[in-house]
Amino acid sequence: MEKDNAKKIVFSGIQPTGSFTLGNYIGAVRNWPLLQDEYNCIYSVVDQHALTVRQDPATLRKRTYEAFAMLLASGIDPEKSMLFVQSHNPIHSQLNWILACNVQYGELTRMTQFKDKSAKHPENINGGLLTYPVLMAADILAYNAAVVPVGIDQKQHVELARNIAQRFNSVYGETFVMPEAISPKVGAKIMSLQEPTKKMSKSDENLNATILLSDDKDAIMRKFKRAVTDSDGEIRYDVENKPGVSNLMGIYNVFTGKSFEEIEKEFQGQGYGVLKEAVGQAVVDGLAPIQGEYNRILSDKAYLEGVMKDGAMKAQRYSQRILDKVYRKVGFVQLKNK
Ligand code: AQP
Repeated sequence: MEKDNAKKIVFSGIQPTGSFTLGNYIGAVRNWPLLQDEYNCIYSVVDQHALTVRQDPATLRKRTYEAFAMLLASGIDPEKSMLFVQSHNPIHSQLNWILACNVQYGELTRMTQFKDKSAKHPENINGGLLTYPVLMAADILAYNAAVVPVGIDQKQHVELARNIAQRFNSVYGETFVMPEAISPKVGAKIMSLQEPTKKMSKSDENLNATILLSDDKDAIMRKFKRAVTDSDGEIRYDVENKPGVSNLMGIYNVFTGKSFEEIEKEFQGQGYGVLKEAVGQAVVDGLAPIQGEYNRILSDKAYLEGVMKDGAMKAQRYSQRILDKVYRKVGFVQLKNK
């Protein structure tokens, strides 16, 4: 990324906790390449965040390559954007400590994701699960990012990053830019195909609930066919009363560009089976080019590692200046020519 000072900085990350879901794609990843010309974009595979839930080391390593390849296949251009793996830039962890000293325990225990994940993994409520949003604040503030494209579920964490930045600035003087979360108008929360009041999640144990970007045509069509809808038989966009049908319509809208009105007209008088088939086909067609590109990139490990190395170098260089400023502000002794 050639830094253009007039452009705002965008930062976003994704965990290598599994194959990306259609939710990750629509709510986040799909939008990232679209910002590359208007902003200075910085994107990361946030492997350190993944450790908040127990990971098998070999699987984590494999998934990190896969996640990186998927971001490239989705259209992130390493010539335009910085793309790197979080653990390859130690500055995130260094800034994390400073920010951790500027956040309150009560603020962290109030986070919805902490409550959800503690309930889901009662055997492993580790310190990282609680302090995850501080590391996420460090991810964002290490680059003074102004814009953070995320799905709705992550908005609360960006809000906390703002509060931490504001607090730091008021204690130590103007240092951080206030980050702002942005989410797509449609698809900021893609729901589970089996429980449409719950978000679609990588780690859902019900395999029919989640479309994975690595799913083949048959799997995608089968999962949509089994999607839970309702019993009134009418194809109408109404999130509150018809969450399953509305979720399908949202996905169809994203892949075809048709408005909800147009979709209602298209399927007027038809059964849910027809809608499910059409949504499945639209997703299959939409994902096919990405999947082809993904397989090609993933098979070229030398290329992947080259891009990772280059991205890590750029990310370190960029964030070092911000960390130096923070260290100066908090009163750490700075040695010349270190
Ligand atoms: N269902 C979703 N709809 C829209 N956006 C979503 N995102 C996640 N799920 C949906 C967005 O994807 C980005 C990356 O997410 P993440 O890797 O940080 O993990 P997550 O939010 O915890 O996603 P998962 O799939 O639910 O992972 P697990 O199961 O490992 O916890 C974020 O911008 C997120 O908003």
